[in-house]
Amino acid sequence: PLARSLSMTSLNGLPQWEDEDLPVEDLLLFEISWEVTNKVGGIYTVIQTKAKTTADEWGENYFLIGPYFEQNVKTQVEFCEPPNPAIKKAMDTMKSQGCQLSCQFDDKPSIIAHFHEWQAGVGLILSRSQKLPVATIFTTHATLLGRYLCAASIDFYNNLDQFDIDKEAGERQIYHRYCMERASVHCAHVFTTVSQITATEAEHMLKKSPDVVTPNGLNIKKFSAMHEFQNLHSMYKARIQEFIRGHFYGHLDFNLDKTLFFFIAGRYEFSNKGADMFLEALSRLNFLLRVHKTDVTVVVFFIMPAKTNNFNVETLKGQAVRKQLWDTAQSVKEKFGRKLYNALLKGEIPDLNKILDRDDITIMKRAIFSTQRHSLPPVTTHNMIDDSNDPILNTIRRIGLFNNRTDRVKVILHPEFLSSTSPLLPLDYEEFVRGCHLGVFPSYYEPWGYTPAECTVMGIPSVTTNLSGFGCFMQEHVADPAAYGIYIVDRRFRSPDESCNQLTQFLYGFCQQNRRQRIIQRNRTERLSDLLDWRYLGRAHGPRQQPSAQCCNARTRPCAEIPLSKELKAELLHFSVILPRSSGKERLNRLEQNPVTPSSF
Ligand code: G6P
Ligand code: 1S3
Repeated sequence: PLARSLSMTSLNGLPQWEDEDLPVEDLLLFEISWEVTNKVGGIYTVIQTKAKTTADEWGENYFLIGPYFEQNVKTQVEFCEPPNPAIKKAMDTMKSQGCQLSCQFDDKPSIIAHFHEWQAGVGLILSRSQKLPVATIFTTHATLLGRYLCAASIDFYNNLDQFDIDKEAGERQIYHRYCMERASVHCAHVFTTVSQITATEAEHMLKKSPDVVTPNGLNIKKFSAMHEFQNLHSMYKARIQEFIRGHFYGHLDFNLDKTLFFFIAGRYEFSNKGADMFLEALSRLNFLLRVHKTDVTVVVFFIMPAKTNNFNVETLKGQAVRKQLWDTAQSVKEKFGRKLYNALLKGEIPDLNKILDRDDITIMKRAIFSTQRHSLPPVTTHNMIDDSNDPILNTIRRIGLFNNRTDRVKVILHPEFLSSTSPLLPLDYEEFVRGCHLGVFPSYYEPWGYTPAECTVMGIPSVTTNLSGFGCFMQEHVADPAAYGIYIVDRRFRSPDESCNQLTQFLYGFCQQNRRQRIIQRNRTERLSDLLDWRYLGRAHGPRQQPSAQCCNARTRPCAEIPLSKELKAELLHFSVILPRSSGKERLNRLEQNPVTPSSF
């Protein structure tokens, strides 16, 4: 059947079969990445969430190839015999010859191989140099040089067309990797990337304009009941509150019902992911909440993996103390209940002053005594291997956000990905996000940015920037993203200090909302989720296949302005920011609109 067929005409330089329309049934699709079953960053999410949609379409003709890590294989892979005889033969050959493949097909060649990033690109370069009959696709999710230059706090977007890229790669000692990346790009029949901003970056850093921009999607779960995601928020928030009771034992002088949970998560790239700006904004927010005597407390989680020596004692003790208090309360309650029950059986109302005996009082006093602590609640949950050089901890030290009683903003660095089996915070990432109020991702370098997208589909508002692929995508497709709980910090046209103030304004405005406003906002955020579904974005990714802008604009209502009085603006001037870059001004926009002519490798 020819119902679903792919046209190969755009694959320059392929042999004689290039003009044919081949039915999908006769094609094999291989997707190759270092992050197949191996969570390093966002590519893992791309592959994992897209797998179902792709498998639905390609069935047993779809194969993922990734690195073999025992632990990952045990937890994520099911062993089976490949039904396709050619694949079986190839695999047998690989096994017998120590992972060398010789792959032959009797009839016409019909293989598409999709390589992600430079690590996998080696396979692409070899396929082409050995003239294998394979149609190749290369996707970059970031350029090596872009990531390195941005991480070095270089004013990247103002100088995109100015870099001597070979020299930069050499000086950063990534020349070999950069060559593999650039060769993969130029060898591929189709080169793609995940956003327009990265397409522009690729033109300058890799000297080739991507053939297609393929925005990243997600697997959207739809609940039969509309309010189900709100219930989930409540349920998982309660679990986070439980952790907070333990972590802040002895310092629980704030109202948990008026406590908001913010978080940032992702690969630990301090300035690329905007953790620097976030901390600076938190310091300003803390100041504003304190001077205005707000009764709201904000607890901020940093979920960014770093090298650690396991959980620290103080954090584990916090949860042990909480558990002990819970057990004490349960045993006293049990005794109290029994006495009350017996009294009622006798037709008496017990003397409530006597219902607790001295033992009960002693147990409770001991429990209260155990909550005394002489240190502040820790700002990190783990023993950090490089504690004294850790950029988040050093910034916390500099701005003095130490979880003091007077602080309205409390911080917790959790330098490990979350897991439902953790003895500390037993939630997986999705559950954690659902339980929070706001995700904050003020990235400087973010080719796409899954974290705010994940928040959106779970109905959790988030902050992103107009230097992230996701932020630009939302600006393009939704008339007023802020009205839907997508706050976009302007990091293109404003100075870092101005961007930081804008972020502070978003955070402060969010804290001023009441519960009803937050519930309404979550409903609106969740309505954007269709826009990010692989079911739309998975189809060739062309603009025609994406949901139209109107479908969102039609539902857009004007957004309430977040008030920031003159006085507050003046107060914010007390702060100084140590963020070196200047704003992107007009240059990036100009570069995006006037692509350079692609040169050859
Ligand atoms: C959900 C639940 C409500 C709950 C609310 C709390 O909407 O369905 O029952 O009151 O969350 O929202 P908040 O923003 O205060 O965590
Ligand atoms: C990259 O992962 P990262 O967090 O290192 O790829 C992701 C998937 O395309 C993308 O969302 C992210 O912006 C990139 O940075």
